[in-house]
Amino acid sequence: MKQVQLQIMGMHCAACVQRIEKRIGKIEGVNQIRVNLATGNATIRYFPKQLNLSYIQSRIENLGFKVSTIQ
Ligand code: 9UX
Repeated sequence: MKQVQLQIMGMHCAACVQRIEKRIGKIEGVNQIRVNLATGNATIRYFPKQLNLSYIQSRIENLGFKVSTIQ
């Protein structure tokens, strides 16, 4: 299990957070996702053997948000 942080841009209300947590949390291999509306920070725990981070990133982008990695 790996834990990473992503920066999500373009969220404007709590429904955005709900939508991202629900959709991304359902992906096979994602253990947990917590999104902070105020900071745009997403904490994601996932299984690297099942998927990679860029896949998660693209799935969030497909919901209409911009995503960048935090180093
Ligand atoms: Mo809120 Mo987010 O009205 O895509 S759901 S801005």
